[in-house]
Amino acid sequence: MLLPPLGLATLAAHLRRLGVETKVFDGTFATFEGMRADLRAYRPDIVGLSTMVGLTRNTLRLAERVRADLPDCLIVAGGPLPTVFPARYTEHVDAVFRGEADVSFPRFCVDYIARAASPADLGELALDGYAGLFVQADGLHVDNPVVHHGERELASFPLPDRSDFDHAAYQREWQRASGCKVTSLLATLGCPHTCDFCSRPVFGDVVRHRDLDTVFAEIDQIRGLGYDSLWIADDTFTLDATYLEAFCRRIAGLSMTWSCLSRADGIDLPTMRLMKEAGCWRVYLGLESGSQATLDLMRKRITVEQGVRTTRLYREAGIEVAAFFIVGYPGETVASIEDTFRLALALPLDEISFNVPVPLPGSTLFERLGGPDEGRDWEQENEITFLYPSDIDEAWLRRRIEETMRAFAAKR
Ligand code: B12
Repeated sequence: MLLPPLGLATLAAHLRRLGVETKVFDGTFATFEGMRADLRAYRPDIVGLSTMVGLTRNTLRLAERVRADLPDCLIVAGGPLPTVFPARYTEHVDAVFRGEADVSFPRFCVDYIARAASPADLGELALDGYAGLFVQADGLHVDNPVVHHGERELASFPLPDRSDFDHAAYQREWQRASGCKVTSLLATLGCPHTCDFCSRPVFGDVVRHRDLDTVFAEIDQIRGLGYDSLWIADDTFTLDATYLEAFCRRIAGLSMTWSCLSRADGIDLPTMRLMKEAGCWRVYLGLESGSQATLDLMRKRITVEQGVRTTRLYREAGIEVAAFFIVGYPGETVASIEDTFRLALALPLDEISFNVPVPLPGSTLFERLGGPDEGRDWEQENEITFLYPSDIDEAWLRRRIEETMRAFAAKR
């Protein structure tokens, strides 16, 4: 899924609103050396690196190059992984912003630039005034609490500024892969569920709805950039039926298709029909397992039957269903994994995917199992490789996944 990084677009909008000259360097289509040359030419006072699981190695490599090329530049990291492991980054960068940095990071930049400071002067700023700031340097130890911005505050925020992205390149890729031009949008923040494997580092469990006027102003902006389809990136977009229905009524008639994540509970057929009429063509359901015992281990708080029923209802409403499954959960058996393969083949699904559990920093699974070793560092994206000792034979699991995927393809 190629999507312009929304976190950077969000911060760019806030920075520009405060008058800070800002440029977003999107790594999606860049080469390492190209990015390095661009940064050298631009000569920024502050470089902010946005990073998450899977990007650590590249982030640290880039930080190292920036340090070498621009020794007076302050290097800051933020995003999901630095939020959970700030100290890992402060070995390589000057400061980390944890959590929602919309207000605190831009204010920090204004103050830093106003003092014409250099990284060595960091201690001269009133560092305890910036939410989520984490600094660990000679004599400096700052670890400020994170914030979750309230709904009224969110409504006053500028729209993400997508002007620095290469939209033609994104749209070309999407057009080729799916026939439409898709980009992401975030309408609600946070998730109230407590699934064992999930990490909600930035938005946490405080659910907030963005004001729909703002969301639709953003949709206008997105349409103006030539996109015709949205991937709604919310953790639980279908959680609140009233908000969802209001969204559907407003997007209907805009000739915009969309897809989103949903859950196996809390949604009924009339709402699904409304979603369909409003352009929703596909939902992604974390069905996770065909075994109730495994769902309980995952603290998923759904039943297998709810998953079956919701899949059927979405299909009845004319919406495609893609399902995610996790196989080889700590504590599960070969028999329960087979239940999952059986369920995936029995349901009227349009797409399936199987993953082994990855102990994501910030999840209770991670706390229980401990982190994968540093050398591997979650680089095994989308591979069937256990990052911790498991009784399940990887070669067997890989074979069974391949067989199930083949059987699924043959059935369609
Ligand atoms: C969209 C998305 C993707 C897109 C990313 C596209 C892109 N270019 O952005 C795609 C589909 C590619 C993707 C892939 C993956 N993702 Co993802 N993704 C998301 C999702 C749904 C939304 C992200 C988003 O747009 N947020 C909106 C913006 C506004 O928020 P933000 O980026 O966090 O930015 C804010 C702060 O973090 C901070 N900030 C961010 N950057 C910076 C930089 C600086 C300098 C500062 C100061 C602050 C700062 O300020 C911003 C404003 O408040 C999140 C879930 C979520 N709710 O966040 C998961 C999430 C980030 N992904 C996650 C994971 C695990 C993955 C994968 C590993 C999944 C997989 N197995 O394949 C891969 C990894 C890909 C890779 N890194 O190579 C996890 C990360 C967990 C963690 N602890 O890091 C999350 C939290 C979902 C989850 N619970 O599992 N993902």
